[in-house]
Amino acid sequence: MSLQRVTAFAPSNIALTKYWGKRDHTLNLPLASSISVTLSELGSLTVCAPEPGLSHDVMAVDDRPLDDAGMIKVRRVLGIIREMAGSDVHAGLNSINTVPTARGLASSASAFAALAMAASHAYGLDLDKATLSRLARTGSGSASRSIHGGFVQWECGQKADGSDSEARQLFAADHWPLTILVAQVRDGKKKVSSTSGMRMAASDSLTFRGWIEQCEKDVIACQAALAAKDMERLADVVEGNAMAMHGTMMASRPPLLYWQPATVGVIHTVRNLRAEGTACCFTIDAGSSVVVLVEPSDAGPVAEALAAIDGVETVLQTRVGEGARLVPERG
Ligand code: 2P0
Repeated sequence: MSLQRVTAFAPSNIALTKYWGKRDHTLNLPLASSISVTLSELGSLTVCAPEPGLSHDVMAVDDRPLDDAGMIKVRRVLGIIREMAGSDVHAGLNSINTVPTARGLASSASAFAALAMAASHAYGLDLDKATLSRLARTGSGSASRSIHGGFVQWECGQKADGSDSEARQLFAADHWPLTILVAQVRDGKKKVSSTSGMRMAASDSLTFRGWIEQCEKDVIACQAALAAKDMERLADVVEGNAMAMHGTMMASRPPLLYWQPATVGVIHTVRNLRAEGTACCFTIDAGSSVVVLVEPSDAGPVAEALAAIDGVETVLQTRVGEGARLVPERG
């Protein structure tokens, strides 16, 4: 077994049909399949260095020690890797996010996809993408999708051990080279994590059962809209799915409301632009920021319209990107 220092980059992803509800909270097994688009340069750069002298795993994220809840997830992923590699050596890890943490953008998705890729190679494993996707999923559900580039589907699977719950690529990044705008809405760090929000929705939301049934229909409709590169149809399913997810959040007890006034401002702006003929649509994750998909030729005016909304702090611009990959070590 060869141990070596390895660096990997994994991109963030934005769900077009959402993962919101688990059938297993330890293995991160979802109740419904979901579809995402992989972002280009927003993500996590992670170094993993197994060190025989270490008594336990240590990890820093953005130059700060990772908190206990995060370390439990990291050790879960590393534990699986060590078992596969037949090693009992601990590791030092360092991760830098190029995506703002805990602002409604999925930093945990890129973080655990980068961790799975860097650590598996650091322990001498060369895993296929399906296995990497399942491994990343055990850290954070949405990380299963960041292994792949382009447009990606995470199959919920049926098995109790999660061996059939993994992501696969539907279409490569160049199938539909959309521009992706992230309208960041001012509200500081979000207060309820996705992990605990999902628990609340499943146990206490009045609309949860209908939501899960709708997700399976939306996955099929989303596949068709992507295949046809049809923005009107994509808007129907993507906006409908995001609104329905936030509906289950709002119908949780206690109610969960991630939106700020500017969130609603962006929703209306995107709908008005589309009514006037601009091909674009929005989605919202577990936060107040809004992601807008738009044809590149219209991206400039749409970004300007979003930036003009009171309460929108910045508008990031990116595009559909490739999946997780190794980064050559310098020197
Ligand atoms: C998604 N989200 O599909 C949905 C939409 C948030 C809203 O996946 O508990 O951080 O680590 O499996 O992956 C965020 O949830 O949750 C998420 P865990 P995760 O992108």
